[in-house]
Amino acid sequence: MKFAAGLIVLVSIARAETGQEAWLRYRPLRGHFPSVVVKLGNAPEIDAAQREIWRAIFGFSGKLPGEIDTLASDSLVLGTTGEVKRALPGIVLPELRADGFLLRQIDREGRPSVLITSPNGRGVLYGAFAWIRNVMDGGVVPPVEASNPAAPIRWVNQWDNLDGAIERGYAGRSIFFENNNVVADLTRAGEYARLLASVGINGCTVNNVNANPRVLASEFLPRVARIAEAFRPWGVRLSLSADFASPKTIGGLDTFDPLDTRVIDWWQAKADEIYKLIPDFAGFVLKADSEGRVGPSTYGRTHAQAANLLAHALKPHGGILIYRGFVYDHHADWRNLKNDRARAAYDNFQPLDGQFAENSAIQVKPGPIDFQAREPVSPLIGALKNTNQTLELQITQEYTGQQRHLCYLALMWKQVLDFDLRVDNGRTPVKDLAAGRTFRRPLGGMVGVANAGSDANWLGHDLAMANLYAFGRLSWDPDLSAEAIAEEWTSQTFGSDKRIVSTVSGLLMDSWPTYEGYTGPLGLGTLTDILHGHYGPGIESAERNGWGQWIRADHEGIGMDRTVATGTGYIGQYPAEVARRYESVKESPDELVLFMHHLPYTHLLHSGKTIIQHVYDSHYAAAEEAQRFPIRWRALDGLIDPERFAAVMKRLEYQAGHAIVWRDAICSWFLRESGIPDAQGRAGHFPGRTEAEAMDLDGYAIKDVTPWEDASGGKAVACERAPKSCAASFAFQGAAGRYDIAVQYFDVNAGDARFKLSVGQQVLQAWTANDHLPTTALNGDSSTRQTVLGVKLQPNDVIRIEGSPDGGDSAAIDYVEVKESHD
Ligand code: GCV
Repeated sequence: MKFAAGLIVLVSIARAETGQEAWLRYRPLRGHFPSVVVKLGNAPEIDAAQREIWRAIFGFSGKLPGEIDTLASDSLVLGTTGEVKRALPGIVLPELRADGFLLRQIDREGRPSVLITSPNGRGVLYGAFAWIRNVMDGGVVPPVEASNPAAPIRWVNQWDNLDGAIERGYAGRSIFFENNNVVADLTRAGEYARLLASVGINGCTVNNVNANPRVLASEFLPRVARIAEAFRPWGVRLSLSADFASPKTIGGLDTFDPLDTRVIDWWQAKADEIYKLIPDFAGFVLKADSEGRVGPSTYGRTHAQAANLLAHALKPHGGILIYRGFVYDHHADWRNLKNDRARAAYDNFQPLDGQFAENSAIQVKPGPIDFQAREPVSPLIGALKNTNQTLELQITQEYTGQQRHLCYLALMWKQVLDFDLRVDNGRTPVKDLAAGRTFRRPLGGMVGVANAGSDANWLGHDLAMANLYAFGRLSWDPDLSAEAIAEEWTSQTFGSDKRIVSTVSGLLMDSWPTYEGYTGPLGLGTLTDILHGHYGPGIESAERNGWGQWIRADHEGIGMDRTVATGTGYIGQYPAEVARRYESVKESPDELVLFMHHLPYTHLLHSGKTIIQHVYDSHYAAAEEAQRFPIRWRALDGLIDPERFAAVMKRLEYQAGHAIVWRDAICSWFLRESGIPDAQGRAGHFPGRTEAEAMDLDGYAIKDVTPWEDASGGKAVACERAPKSCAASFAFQGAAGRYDIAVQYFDVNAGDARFKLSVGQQVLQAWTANDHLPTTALNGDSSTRQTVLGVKLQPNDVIRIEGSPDGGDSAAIDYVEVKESHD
């Protein structure tokens, strides 16, 4: 019997709690674990499965199981169904699809053993991870479980550029590329593939859909092949985003017309070349005729002709082509009330249904606009009856807080997956349509834009990893509930103590409604600044430009009229039953009513509130809820490791402050636009707040902030006399008592300004504004809050902030708020 040498080192290195282990955190558990691992056969994924089981059992028990290749008692048996049938003649196994697996308890010499089998090596690996998951969830002896994936395509896309930056990545640099090359050390790429495999993901597109053509150059492909090698043991197939003009840009042709035989030959030769280097290459992803990318329209050809060009080249090798359905005109005329970006995906692709090759699929975003905090389901999903599709979900939180805000997206995804589009008046939930089940398509599935990066914990926020995990689990089984996933993720990531599970999963479950609550209401989209960082509030950035995210607001009302009767006709793209519901204001659900209709601020919602009062109430309630997130997290002090406790606490405290920025921006803007006051008197009134521009200023100059709603009173003060510091001060006018003092300042990404808050001669807090928020301007992206709790104040105490500018950071201040302390 051999032993799994080397694992002790491996496991002990992994002990530092950086979040790197994610949910594969194998810590001591009570119970009996198999004493040997029996490996039947030699597929690389089965080898990986065996190593994983060793690693897990060593972590759980401190003991290394032995390794043998014949069946024995008290063992864990890994092998394909073919090998298992040879070793156990007469055994009856259920029908399993590719990648599906069976976990079964078998009796060997009177002692139970565990059998993990699948038709293919990758499925055995998935079975091994499922067994580990079962163990970590409590039961050492697995219940009999046969599990098949919902669909064959379960991929992630990474939007990594060859220079190492990641488009819409919020967790450091690329783990694949740097300096226009593939990184020398691909250990982390392998670790990423392991994480992906553990939740059933079988493909990864490693470069940005806004593709650099160089990725397909002959000199570059051998480098990319190294990434495929790192992925291979984990059954993750590499795919590449292609640039449609490649035959011209890197191929030396004078055309990229999809019908030109030289172009056809070029793609065929390119595919052949790739498969020589990467025999298990998964295929291409293509973004064409979208957001400035070239496409078939250059030659008057269709999307189907473009897709089929690449699909045919891949076909002899078993590869697939995924064509992005995210095609729209970003120079649309906003003056034309009939124009509507939401119509674009359907208008572009529905007429081509049936013309796409069988080894291709259209990758459709869940909503018709672009990953907003809430959108209706894209009508294109119900319109592809003779074309394969995959549902594109965004794990990276581009419009949902960029991993600085906690926003567990599984809840939103579940609403999409379970939504019944009523195609042909029958039950047709999105999960069945996307998987290809409804119309018996050969391909289908889900693709998640993950954008994991070089940050130790992969996504920047330890809790954001619940989204990556949930994506994988849902792509395997879309019937799982968001809550069950949150609980299993928590118990694996932080521990199965009931207090931990209920606190963390409770926070996760409350986070998306809270985020939506303080950002864009009633289906208006996130209302973030769409022209810049897609992060903080920027309401009117959506209006009067070609991007088409219009909300059509004026003093009377707000919302896009998308009805067939009087609007853009978008609603007519839905199957009849759904269209009927959305066409009627009365039947439209509150949460989407302003996506479908233009309505006065005084319109009464189903909730019984007017639109305007709903906006005020939901924003105050959600910002209040966000204040409670760090307090709820505090319950885990001492129950989880101090490193992740502190890292998450920091993000939740930041989020609590930024939720107030959002609340105030949205409420102030709606108040000004509608002229209708908040029935509860909150909007526009800020008790305890002193505007910086109203303080005694020493060196600070008053500045207008753009957009105005991103700063209290529309103004801030900035210190522009570096290297000298500036100061802003005021005399406290309240009664003696204990107060919390919040300083709202701007942390721009252009230097590390320093601040000092004092009362009289006493310095309460000093801090450096050194976060990396996505702007160099004073606005809602950079507005940040620093709070000091429980400060004793007397009437006329002087509260003073000293700001020391640095580089382009002018130590700008918005206001100070003093509130009675409940700490
Ligand atoms: C990769 C949005 C994002 C872009 C992204 C695009 C897409 O517009 O802001 O960064 O480009 O979607 O999905 O292609």
